[in-house]
Amino acid sequence: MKIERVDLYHISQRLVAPFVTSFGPQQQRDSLILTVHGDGLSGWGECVATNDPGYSYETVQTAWHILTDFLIPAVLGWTFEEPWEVPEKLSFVRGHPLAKAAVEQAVWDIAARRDNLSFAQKLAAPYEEGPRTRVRVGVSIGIQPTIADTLNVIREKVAQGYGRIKLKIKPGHDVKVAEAARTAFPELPLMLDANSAYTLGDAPVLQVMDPLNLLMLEQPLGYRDIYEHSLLRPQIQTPLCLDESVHSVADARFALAIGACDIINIKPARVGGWTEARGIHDLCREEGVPVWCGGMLETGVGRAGQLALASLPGFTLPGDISATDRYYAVDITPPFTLNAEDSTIDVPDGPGLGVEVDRKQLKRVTLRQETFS
Ligand code: OSB
Ligand code: MG
Repeated sequence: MKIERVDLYHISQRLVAPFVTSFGPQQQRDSLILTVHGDGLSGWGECVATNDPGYSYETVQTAWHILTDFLIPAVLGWTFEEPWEVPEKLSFVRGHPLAKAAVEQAVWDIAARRDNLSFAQKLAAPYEEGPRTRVRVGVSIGIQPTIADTLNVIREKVAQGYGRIKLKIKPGHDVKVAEAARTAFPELPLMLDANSAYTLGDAPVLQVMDPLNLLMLEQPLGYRDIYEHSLLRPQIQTPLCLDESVHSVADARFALAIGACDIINIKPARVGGWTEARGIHDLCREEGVPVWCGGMLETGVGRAGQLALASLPGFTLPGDISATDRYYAVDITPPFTLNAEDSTIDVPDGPGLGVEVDRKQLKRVTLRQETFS
């Protein structure tokens, strides 16, 4: 297939509630949406970079720059057979995985549509077992003003049917919140995400949470501290999960080789796309390490891509793939809804991403748009 045209949209949507992590609050969610066109078909991708370089060094502005000045010109007029050719095609740009993943997602979508396969079917082609038709999900709860507020939000999410709760923590907002949640919900599958807010010296604080029977503690230490995670791991009983530190199959291999984690959160954007994400999944599966699909407050476009990834056989833990209404009152795609009876979301089974973008709504939330042909 040949990529004949690319459209890029900078959109801005208001979250139904502010999302607060250890690196700060977020209420207005800007993202980039990208469409590739060729052979009479279109494919959609989402760039999940945010306005601030808190989670990643990339922002909406750096992604716009890297996409419009380098990545889009590189794929315009390009003829490819399969989406797994994208990483090599874009390898002349160092880093910037969130920008690259948007291109790769759109190419997976258009190629799956060409093959009359769902994204999940195309991704799952190498495995004996087909893709799951529904995936288990949980919900990630940002830092709330008080412990009482946290318990109220948990109560609300549990009532909606979420079977796994993740709480964001930061120094000074950790042990008491986790203990209160565990006391109020003794059986609840509960986990914590620190987004790199601690250092190895904080191990005593993290040890206090050993008896809380937590599913896992996600990324307590620095973005670049895989080695230090390997030093922390034997000091705590809570299973350790890496998010921010793993950017590639090579990082994952290193982390597993030195015993830095028990679990990996795979976000396709963080690792530059679905090909690399699938590679990490394959490695972890060989090593018997469970993985789950993380989230970045995606629109329905990104959400469809997460569901496809999480349908692969090694994704044995619930992902951060919540129902649309938890983020946006009105989204740019029809809503994804939670199956409350088993805390799952259905994997789209139509061709490609299996969701249609509502162009009127897309237009309403677009701040700027550019077309490349
Ligand atoms: O660390 O997983 C994270 C959101 C933005 C940036 C980083 C993270 C998150 C989440 C939200 O935890 C997950 C979601 O619901 O999309
Ligand atoms: Mg995380």
